Amino acid sequence: MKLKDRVAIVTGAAQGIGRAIAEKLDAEGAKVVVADQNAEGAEQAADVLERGEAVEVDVSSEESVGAMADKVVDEHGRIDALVNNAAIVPFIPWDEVDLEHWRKIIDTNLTGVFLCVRAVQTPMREAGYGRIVNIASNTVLAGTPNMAAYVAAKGGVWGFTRALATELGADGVTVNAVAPGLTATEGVLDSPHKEAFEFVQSLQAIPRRGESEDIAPTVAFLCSEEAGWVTGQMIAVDGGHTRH
Ligand code: NAD
Ligand code: 4PL
Repeated sequence: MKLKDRVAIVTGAAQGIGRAIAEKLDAEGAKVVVADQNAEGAEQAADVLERGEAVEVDVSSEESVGAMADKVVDEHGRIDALVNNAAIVPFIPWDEVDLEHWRKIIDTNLTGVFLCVRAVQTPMREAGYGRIVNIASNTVLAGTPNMAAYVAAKGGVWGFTRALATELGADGVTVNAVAPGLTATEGVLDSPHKEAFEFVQSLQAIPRRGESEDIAPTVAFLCSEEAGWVTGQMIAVDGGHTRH
């Protein structure tokens, strides 16, 4: 068990990749905070875990994120790992993106990461230990169409990951990104992205559909103590679709 007695927050964990990450961290022994704006979904996801608890949060709200971090520190005394997974996954041609859409995507997918890291950094630095894993996307490598604001936000997450790694390394906090490829989640299967599986599989080294369970083990490794010499990296977990 890689994460025995560790306290981990996974945002956007009510479904999809976040839920699979929460299940994997739980299986590795962590106490997992299933944090999502979908309170009911978070409760359901936390209920099936050995040591799960649900927290309702909107990662784009400073107040909401602050309350989440305070609650976890009050209850457990520390935060060992943060997985920034919550995001909106849109499908919209770039020239149909209006300013409102652009801001909503940046607020959730990029500013949300900033707010969550800022809320957990004090307990992590005081403990001299922390693991931050940001879920990016291989779209920043592939330049995938119909998600321009999303790709811009995820590119920001990639850059933020490297800069943060530099500033937090001396305090024992590692910061890495995991970049999944197209993955069969509730969000994707309920959107036009689902039409892309056949094409994307033809680009992968491993020609099958990516599942949430394919992403979680790499995240668990980066959340573990033994990954302490890995920081500032982005690992594409995409069946070999992109090879950077
Ligand atoms: P999903 O839409 O199935 O689930 C996203 C979850 O995030 C939902 O439970 C939703 O309620 C929550 N969420 C959204 N906005 C939130 C907010 N403001 N505050 C709190 N929670 C919020 O998504 P998914 O496909 O599982 O994607 C998970 C992560 O993986 C995202 O970061 C996404 O960008 C990334 N990703 C997904 C794919 C893919 O093909 N599915 C590929 C690459 C990267
Ligand atoms: C290759 O992050 O990485 C579609 C939807 N296709 O969200 C993604 C690819 C999508 C992706 C993604």
